[in-house]
Amino acid sequence: MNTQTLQTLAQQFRADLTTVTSADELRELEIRYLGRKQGLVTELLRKLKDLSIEQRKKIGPQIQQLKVEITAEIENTESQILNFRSQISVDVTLPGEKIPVGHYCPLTTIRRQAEDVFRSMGFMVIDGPELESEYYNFEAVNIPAWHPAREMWDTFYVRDPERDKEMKRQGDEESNRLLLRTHTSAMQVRIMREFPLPIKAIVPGTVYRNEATDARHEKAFLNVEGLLVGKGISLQHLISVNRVFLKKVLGDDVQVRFRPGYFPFTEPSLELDISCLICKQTGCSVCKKTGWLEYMGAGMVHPNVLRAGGIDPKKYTGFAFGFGLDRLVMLKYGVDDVRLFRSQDLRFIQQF
Ligand code: FA5
Repeated sequence: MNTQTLQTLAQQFRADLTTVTSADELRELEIRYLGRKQGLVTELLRKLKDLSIEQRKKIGPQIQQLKVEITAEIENTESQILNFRSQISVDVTLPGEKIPVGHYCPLTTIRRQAEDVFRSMGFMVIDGPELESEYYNFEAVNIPAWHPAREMWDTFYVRDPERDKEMKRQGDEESNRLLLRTHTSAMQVRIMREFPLPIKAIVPGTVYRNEATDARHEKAFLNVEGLLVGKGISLQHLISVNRVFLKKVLGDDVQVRFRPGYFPFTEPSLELDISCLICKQTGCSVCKKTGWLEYMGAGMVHPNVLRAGGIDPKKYTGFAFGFGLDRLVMLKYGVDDVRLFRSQDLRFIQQF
């Protein structure tokens, strides 16, 4: 032990002191240097007895001096900390800072509500690909390449050169082209092939149409497909399920009407209209002044579709329906233009 040892210890203390950020850390530092049992300065004082008298006389006062300095610096830092604390007193009763949070788009809110209502009636909720093959979107649901209905459901085709080459090699150039699905009916045959009977499923998801837009028509919108296949299923089941659903979502005031329709994948087919809740049936641009809004296509699953799904149409029957979720949300909230939903306009979305 010599003067150099003391200088090194003093330097080390000052370096340690600069890292102190709280009263607790300062207390730890004090114990490390001045603690009665193992403090670094205390140790030096304890070792004095092993030195000769001359050395003791020389180094003893230096250690005492170091102890005084360290004590003073610790006290000084402590008062600085206390002073700082008194300056930054916090009023915990003040209201917190408001952090803006987002919320669901009404399409998502009602889609989830629709899923819950159908789940409560025993339907499973299934997802499907938006990029679909021509086969599942059209052929599997009884719309072969020559069928005029293809024009009604025109969409956007996707070119994939590698896939096209492979199809050409297999002599299949048409039926497996990729497209953006025009309806969630594209999932009907996939579901029939995958799940055992009886089948009770809904498929919510985005569909695409290559058509002009207006207050009721968008290029992309949400469709909800419903499919129930089993023994003895009739149109009566289709009507009851949808009445229950619409009352739950739109309330008791809603009026519905069924009228005959045509879809290649159902026979017989019908369409369901809802009374226009936007103008209360007095006539507006959404209902084209008719008081009714076309909301859903439906019918009994065509035997050809059941066969494509591997189901014997002599033993089983089923109903299917597909409704536009955007139209449902329009009616629920009185939105008078379907294009607003995907307009990215915050002034619109913040109203919900
Ligand atoms: C179909 O898409 C059939 N797949 C429905 C179906 C399923 C019939 C199962 C029979 C059995 P449609 O093209 O009519 O049908 O569309 C269904 C619903 O989607 C319409 O009733 C309407 O509510 C909504 N819809 C149709 N086109 C648009 C569009 N461009 N923009 C917004 N909603 C639309």
